[in-house]
Amino acid sequence: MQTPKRYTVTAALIYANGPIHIGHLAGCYLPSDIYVRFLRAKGEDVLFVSGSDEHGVPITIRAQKEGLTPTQVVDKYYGVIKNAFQDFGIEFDIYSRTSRPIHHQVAGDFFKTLYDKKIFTEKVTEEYYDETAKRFLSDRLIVGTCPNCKNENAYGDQCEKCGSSLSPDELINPHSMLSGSPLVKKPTNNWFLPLDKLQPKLQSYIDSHKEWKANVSGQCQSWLKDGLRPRAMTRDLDWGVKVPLPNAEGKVLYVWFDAPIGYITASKEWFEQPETRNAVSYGGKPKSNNWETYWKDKDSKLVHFIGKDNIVFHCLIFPAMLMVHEGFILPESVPANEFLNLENNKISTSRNWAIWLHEYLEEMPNKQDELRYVLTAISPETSDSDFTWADYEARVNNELAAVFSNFVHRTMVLTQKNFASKVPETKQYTKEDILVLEEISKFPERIGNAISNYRFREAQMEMMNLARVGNKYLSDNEPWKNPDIERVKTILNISLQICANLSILCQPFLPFTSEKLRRMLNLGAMTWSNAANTNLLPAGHQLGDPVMLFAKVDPELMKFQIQKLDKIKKLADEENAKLEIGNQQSAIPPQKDVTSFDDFNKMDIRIGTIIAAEKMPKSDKLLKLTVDTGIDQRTVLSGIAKYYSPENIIGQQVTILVNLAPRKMMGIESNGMILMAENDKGELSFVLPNKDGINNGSTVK
Ligand code: B3M
Ligand code: ZN
Repeated sequence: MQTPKRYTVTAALIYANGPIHIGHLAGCYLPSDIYVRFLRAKGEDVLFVSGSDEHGVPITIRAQKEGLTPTQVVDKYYGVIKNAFQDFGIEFDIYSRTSRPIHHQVAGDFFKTLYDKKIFTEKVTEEYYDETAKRFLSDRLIVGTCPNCKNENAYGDQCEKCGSSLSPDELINPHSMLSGSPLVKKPTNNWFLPLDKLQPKLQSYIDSHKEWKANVSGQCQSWLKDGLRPRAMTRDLDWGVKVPLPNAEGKVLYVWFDAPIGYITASKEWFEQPETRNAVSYGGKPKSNNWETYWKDKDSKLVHFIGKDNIVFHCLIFPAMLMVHEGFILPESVPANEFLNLENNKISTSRNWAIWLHEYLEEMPNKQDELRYVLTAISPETSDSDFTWADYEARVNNELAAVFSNFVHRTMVLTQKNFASKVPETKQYTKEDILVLEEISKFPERIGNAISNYRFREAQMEMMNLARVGNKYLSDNEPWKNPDIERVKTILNISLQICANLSILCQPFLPFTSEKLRRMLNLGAMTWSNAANTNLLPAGHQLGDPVMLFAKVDPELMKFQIQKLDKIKKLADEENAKLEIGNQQSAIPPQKDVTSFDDFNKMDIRIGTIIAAEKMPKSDKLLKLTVDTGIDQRTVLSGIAKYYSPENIIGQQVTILVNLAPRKMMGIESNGMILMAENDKGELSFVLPNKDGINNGSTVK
């Protein structure tokens, strides 16, 4: 793309179903904020939108867990999340919500447009239904035992214990999370987006973005290689945006259909409902007159910041929606990050393995920039990365405190002491001075280039390198020892200019520090290009009082944080151990109540042979068997279809209860029951004599 005229920047609409942690910040909110702060500092026209995703199963699950309604859940967490972003200086132009009427309107209209253009195919499929709760169940709302690790709380799409991805059919004893009832399948109609037909267009779209990050392109190409399949854009649920069609009672838009449209809604909202705007502290507001310019003008650059689990939705499905709708620009870049781990373990909300932003702020008040700095330094840009408190401590102490803060503080204190906090004047530069000044002037471009190419780690490192240049210059020149007052003036003047440049260049990364530093330097609002100027502070300019920008981390606080995580780990281990024991115990069912010999004797159990077998139509469990019992040949229905195929069991000896009352299943009468052994995995096996010559009709007692 040619140099864009303006930028439309989005950060993922996070589910409003819980507070946020460092993984979220590192994943997309910090990078997007840095990017936008840089653009605003350059004076670019940019609209930065985000908000909370308030539909989808994650919300209803949370509601179920907390005993609240979905509305209560999203109302509760919208505020918590919005405040956390604000506290950490993430400056969206607007932080919207997908539950707002304007979004229901925009998303509904978008759907209707595609419907009217006959984009969708309407299809009837069999979906899981909970007859007690009287509703269809998404995979997430189905629980059962994981066939791989025996975790009894595996979901229909995934087992969180062993990480395997599952389908509800693979679960042992699948049932509804809502009511505990077993599942039934019911036919239902939904509207599908024909991604298969759009594949060639999507392929050339992805191919035209060779510059995308390898982790992003890689995922897209792999989806394309597998072949895209039509995907339902509607669901049988009551929580979400209602499908705007007359015959769609009880149906809502698929959450991944409505959520990305939320970016469009938020943009529209900023223009049409100004009361929803956020205040932005640094740089300008969007400059264009209407939301359409940001979404429809080909000179607008659309950039989505997301985490890696959202790649397919932003790189293939949303672009597909925009393509078929027509009139919209497509995402120009999707700089998705990989995941951040915590102390070598996956961050997990359910296990409380996380550093929650609101807790961090309570325990370490006013230390937002420390966390921003560390998270950017270890940003999972190309692969997963790991947050540790030891690394946090080292970076704050050795970089922010020992270099950045120390340099600024020494410069300010020396100027205060020697020149009453007035910028001293320079008469003459040495060769070394000139070299340093030349070097300084290169930083804005260097840092800017890295940011423009989404290399935030590198950009921040370059910013810190500028502080290093200053720190070294000051230490090498030792103005505190130098008797030549003219020389001292020059050294401090140059050091102060570096402080001024730093205040501009650190702004995207360390906004709170930048603000403090600008106040200390008594410096007005600056643009990015000002930072190339090495004479921002004229001689005689009055400075403020020195304040310490960063202190070393209190070792007691570090101890506290590490102990806190240790405790969480211990608790989780104990929970796991309990679960293990529970699973083992429940795997072997307890003995049943005592029965009398007479009762037992009532049962007539024989040895027989299967002489014919076929699958029961419309059942994935039952086989229809013909068994020679020695007494007769009879029909028996047996729920063994998962473990035995008909062709393999003809001629198979079996043990059969012959005097069980006849039972009609799916229109066929079953006479007797084949006895099966069942292990703790739910696997079935015939129970057989282990000697030849036990013929059909032999009794079992
Ligand atoms: N709500 C997933 C998440 O919160 C999803 C993102 C939507 S972005 C349009 O991680
Ligand atoms: Zn498992």
